[in-house]
Amino acid sequence: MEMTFAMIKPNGVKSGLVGKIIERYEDAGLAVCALKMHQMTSADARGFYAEHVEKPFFGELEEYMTKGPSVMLALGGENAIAKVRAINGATNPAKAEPGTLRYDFAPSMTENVVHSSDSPASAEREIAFWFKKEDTYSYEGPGRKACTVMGK
Ligand code: FUP
Repeated sequence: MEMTFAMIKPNGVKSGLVGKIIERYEDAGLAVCALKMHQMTSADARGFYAEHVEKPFFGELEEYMTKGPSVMLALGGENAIAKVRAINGATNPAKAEPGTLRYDFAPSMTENVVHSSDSPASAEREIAFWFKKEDTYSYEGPGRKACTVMGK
């Protein structure tokens, strides 16, 4: 079992896609292990996207990510990292496969609706960035759903 971090970005929230997006993750056999809504500050954006702060697109990314609330999720299950990235689709929606969230809902590379961790190390860092241990839950449901406690 594996944990990953996923985020429904501000345009996903504003477009009323929170339920639809979480449904896709749950329908893939994943469990919601932690969940919160939070509007990023500039400091949050600089910390969470530390690897991108020096990139030319960071200003636009920061503006977008701070202009409305996002939904932060810790998800658990078999191959959670790869499953969520497959459901989300390519970072650039122009390259996303039909049926992925970004193909269906993302208007641009910046406003690409969702985020998820790309490795076990980034999942651990990203879950701990947004959640304390006591805010993540360990449980197992019918089928393959399973969560383990992670967080700061
Ligand atoms: P992802 O792993 O899919 O979240 O993508 P990255 O970590 O590479 O990028 C994070 C965010 O930066 C993307 F969701 C959108 C933005 N970005 C751009 O706007 N332009 C780029 O060239 C790369 C990323």
